Amino acid sequence: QKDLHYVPGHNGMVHLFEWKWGKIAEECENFLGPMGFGGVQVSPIQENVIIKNRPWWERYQPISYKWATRSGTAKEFKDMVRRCNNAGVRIYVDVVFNHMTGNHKNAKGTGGSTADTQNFNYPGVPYSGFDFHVSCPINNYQDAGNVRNCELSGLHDLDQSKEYVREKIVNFLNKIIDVGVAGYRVDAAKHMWPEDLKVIYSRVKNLNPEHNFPSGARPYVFQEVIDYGGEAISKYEYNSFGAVTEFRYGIELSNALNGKNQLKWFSNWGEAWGLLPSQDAVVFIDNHDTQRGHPEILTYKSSKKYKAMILQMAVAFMLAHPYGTARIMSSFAFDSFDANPPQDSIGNLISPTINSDKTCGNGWICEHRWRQVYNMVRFRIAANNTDVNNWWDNGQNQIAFSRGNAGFIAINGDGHDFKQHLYTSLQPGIYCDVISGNLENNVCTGKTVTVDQNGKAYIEILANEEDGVLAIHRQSKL
Ligand code: LAG
Ligand code: CA
Repeated sequence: QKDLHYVPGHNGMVHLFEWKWGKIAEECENFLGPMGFGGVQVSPIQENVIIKNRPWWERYQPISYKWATRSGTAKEFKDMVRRCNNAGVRIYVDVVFNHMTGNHKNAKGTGGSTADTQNFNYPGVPYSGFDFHVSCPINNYQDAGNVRNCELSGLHDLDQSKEYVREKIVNFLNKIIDVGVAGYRVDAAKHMWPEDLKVIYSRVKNLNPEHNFPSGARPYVFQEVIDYGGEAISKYEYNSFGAVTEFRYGIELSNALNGKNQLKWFSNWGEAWGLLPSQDAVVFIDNHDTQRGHPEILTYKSSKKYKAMILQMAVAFMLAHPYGTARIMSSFAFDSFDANPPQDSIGNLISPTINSDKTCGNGWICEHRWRQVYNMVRFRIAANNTDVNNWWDNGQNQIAFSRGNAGFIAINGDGHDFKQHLYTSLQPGIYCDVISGNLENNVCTGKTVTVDQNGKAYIEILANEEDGVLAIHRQSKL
């Protein structure tokens, strides 16, 4: 269950946080497919409780497994999956089955379901008190039983060891597989027992061959397990039967680009750093949680901090490096933790508009539409199945490496100019740097790099340039 089933020639997953199904379908056809993105992580599809002012986090409080949310209806979801698959882009659903809602008076759902939450009654599923763990708060991360059998922030905790609960979850997962999704993100996996999860995943159907999956293909499963070390529960309890979110990845890179470590140390980046085996790891710089509660993590807000956009540098490194399954966070702008996504006066989501330079409007950040990001997705595709070669560094924060003879990247994390003659391993010729510009109709709108007969080139990234990265690859040759 660790194969993403990306369509050949595609790579990179983008989390289109809080996007509507119809808009994701358009994005697959107009942008993600043509740019070669591999897949989309979509927001939860199951019905959630409606919370005053509509914070984004209401979607992590399920009230039934009906497909009815602010992102759209079942029909719209189904149509989106079909259209994205046709565009060569896979869909991965964020599934929430550790818990249902917290306590709410007169709980009402986005699909019309009601619940008596105080009495653990969810007629929309239906679940009753019998299906939940006895209520207790999670307050001791040194105790695996407390973390897995008690309530995460007061959210009523389902008992996945019960046959009836397993059956409801498996039915829900099977229905999303039927319509053609390629896999799912398991929310709060750390708060469930690995042996229960293993049983649940094993009962889920093979992928639907009508959507161009090979027969017998298993869904891609990636599990949300936050493990920074020092707790009772470890990521290694989960990676034998599915992939796992590797939270240390973003912290380490953020620290380095925030000046708390040096980039030269990343020459052996990967398992040697205590990260999961590459094929087991979903990697990302920020996600929808860390961009809200972790000031040390780079987010879109960090881009204004320095002249060089440091989030973009971290994402460029991630996409240039072969380690892990790369996921890009695509955000809406927010000022506070609870802030709702762009919405109208009656709570309907407002979708992004698309500007002529490909960026988004209406309060959406759309990091995946930044030139430095989508061009590095293309770099990752061009460099597929190659290793890191010819590592170079200046002993501090200027680094460079190539990927086989398919790509070459240089990063200037120091406050002074990067000026070096380096071996690129690319074929001789003139290349367009895809960070400072685009290659359009054989014209480069950014810097060019000349690779000589020996594969060497003069690489320059001045300290006062907007971008601290230079990247060229076999598809950016003039
Ligand atoms: C996750 N991964 O394991 C999600 O990535 C994360 O966004 C979810 O929390 C969490 N697990 C549970 O699915 C989010 C917010 C929480 C929010 C929760 C439920 O980060 O803050 O809790 O969704 O909506 C909220 C309030 C709490 C309150 C709770 C129950 O913030 O103060 O206790 O609801 O009413
Ligand atoms: Ca639990």
